[in-house]
Amino acid sequence: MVTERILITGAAGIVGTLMRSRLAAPDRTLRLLDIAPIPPSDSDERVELVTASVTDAAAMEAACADVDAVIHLGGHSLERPWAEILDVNINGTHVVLEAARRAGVRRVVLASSNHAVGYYQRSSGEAGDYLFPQPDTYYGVSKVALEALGSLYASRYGMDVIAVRIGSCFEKPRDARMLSTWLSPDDGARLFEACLSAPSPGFRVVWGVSDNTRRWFSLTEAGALGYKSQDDSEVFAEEVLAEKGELDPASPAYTHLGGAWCGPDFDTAVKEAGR
Ligand code: 15L
Repeated sequence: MVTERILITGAAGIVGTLMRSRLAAPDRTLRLLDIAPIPPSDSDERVELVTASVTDAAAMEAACADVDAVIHLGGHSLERPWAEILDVNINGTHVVLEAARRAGVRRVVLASSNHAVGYYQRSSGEAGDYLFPQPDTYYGVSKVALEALGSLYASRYGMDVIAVRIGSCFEKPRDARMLSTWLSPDDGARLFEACLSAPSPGFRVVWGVSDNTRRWFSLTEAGALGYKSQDDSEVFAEEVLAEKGELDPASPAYTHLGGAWCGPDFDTAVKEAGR
């Protein structure tokens, strides 16, 4: 049995925390990295904890030593001022990919987002396999940059790089929109496993969603890697709709893939400039 070591950045974040137990395996060590405190391991959990920023090149190169694959979840997970997005999400992703290259890591899975294509109208039905970028925020722009950097490292250095355009990965869907965009934590782990094990994928961009009854996104690309969703948000529909209500058909939350992120609350330029 070959022991593999997987580096997970952003391990203390929402998705990282949900993946920690789900990606554990007897023949695998998870190297968990975050700038925020990571809960210590209990019992015989096979983890290594690293406190570092994804923008620290030396620390990232050290963290990539003896690693078989990187799952890069680190960075801001919400909209932020441009300078912070540029530093942590865009520069940080470059630092991670470059550290992986220097350390000889052959495979990197990148957390992209539906917000890379958030400005698409969703009236045309299911979003197909690949949508050209149409980001809804600076955060969305950073995910487009992440995909571009992944493509560069795959083309130039022959690395396998898979960017997962994650819908909404939470324990349960939190509102009516997430009944469409939900990626269940168990399906998230299934998808990451497929990304880690698919033979020679090269560069891919796939949707990260569960097989929700109200799904907006195609599962074809992720399916080609071996992903098979087993979950459907519909089991939460009654409870979610009773608590949060249906989406207003006139609001961006309903009309666009990125939901409310396409609306005025996420206009960071105007917020930063005050006009
Ligand atoms: C994302 O990319 C965010 O990181 C997450 O916080 C959710 O808001 C998600 O998208 C979503 O669209 O629901």
